[in-house]
Amino acid sequence: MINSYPQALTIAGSDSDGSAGMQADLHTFFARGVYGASVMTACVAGNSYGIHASVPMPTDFIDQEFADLADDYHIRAAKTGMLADSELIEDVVKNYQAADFGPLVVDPVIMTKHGNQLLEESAFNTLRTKLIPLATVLTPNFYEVQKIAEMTIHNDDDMIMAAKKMQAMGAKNVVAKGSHADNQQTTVRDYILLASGEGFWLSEPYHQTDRVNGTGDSLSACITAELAKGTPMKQAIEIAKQFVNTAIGHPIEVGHKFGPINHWAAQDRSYN
Ligand code: PXL
Repeated sequence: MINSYPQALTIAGSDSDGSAGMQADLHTFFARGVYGASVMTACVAGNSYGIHASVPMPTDFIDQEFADLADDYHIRAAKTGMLADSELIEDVVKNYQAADFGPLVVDPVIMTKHGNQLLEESAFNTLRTKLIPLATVLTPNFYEVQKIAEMTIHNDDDMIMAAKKMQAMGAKNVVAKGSHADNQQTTVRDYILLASGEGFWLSEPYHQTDRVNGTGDSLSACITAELAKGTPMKQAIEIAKQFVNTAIGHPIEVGHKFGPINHWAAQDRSYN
């Protein structure tokens, strides 16, 4: 039957080394058995040492990408990644609202693991007021939580307060990722706030490795893939946490520095 196979969409930047951005999302969709389509918002040149050039796509090109997918495919869940500036955020919001692409996972990509800024500071407010209200799930990392909620996180109570603040901005569910700042830590703890108001912590083993590029992209992509298949929200988040943790825990040797995670770890560990 036409379009019966689950299809997910990433609205993101292309990362030339394949470790993050759209490529990490598509790897994840594939690994989770979901067909992956993409709307490219920007094109990034980089490798495991860092990002060296970046070009935003013209908005009329992005409009055409959305229109072509809406005309033909049945996208059941979508996610956003790098959106670069206010103009791109507003264009993506306009297109997503006109389309019928299912739940939206917003990964508010601000900064890379190398410390390159991927969203202009002047766009933070557009993110808060235009995109976050559309988010079925918002997946900020520790740095992004503090930028979006405009507060410094010192303890668990701060994290819970920040998650509530982001839900008040319109995000239905929030996955607020914990700090990785301490090399001695044995676990990573994320705070999850569901649309029902239920809040809980999810803990995973901490792996000391440089093979961590694209972890946030892959987490949000895995949630998207699960939502496209109809997995309930809490389970989708738990599956995604475990998927990324397994991928970090079984590194592949690609690149010299901050290399990619192993999206295939859960299926086939023969390369480890
Ligand atoms: O992982 C964040 C990210 C998102 N999108 C693009 C990237 C990166 C990090 O390198 O290049 C396009």
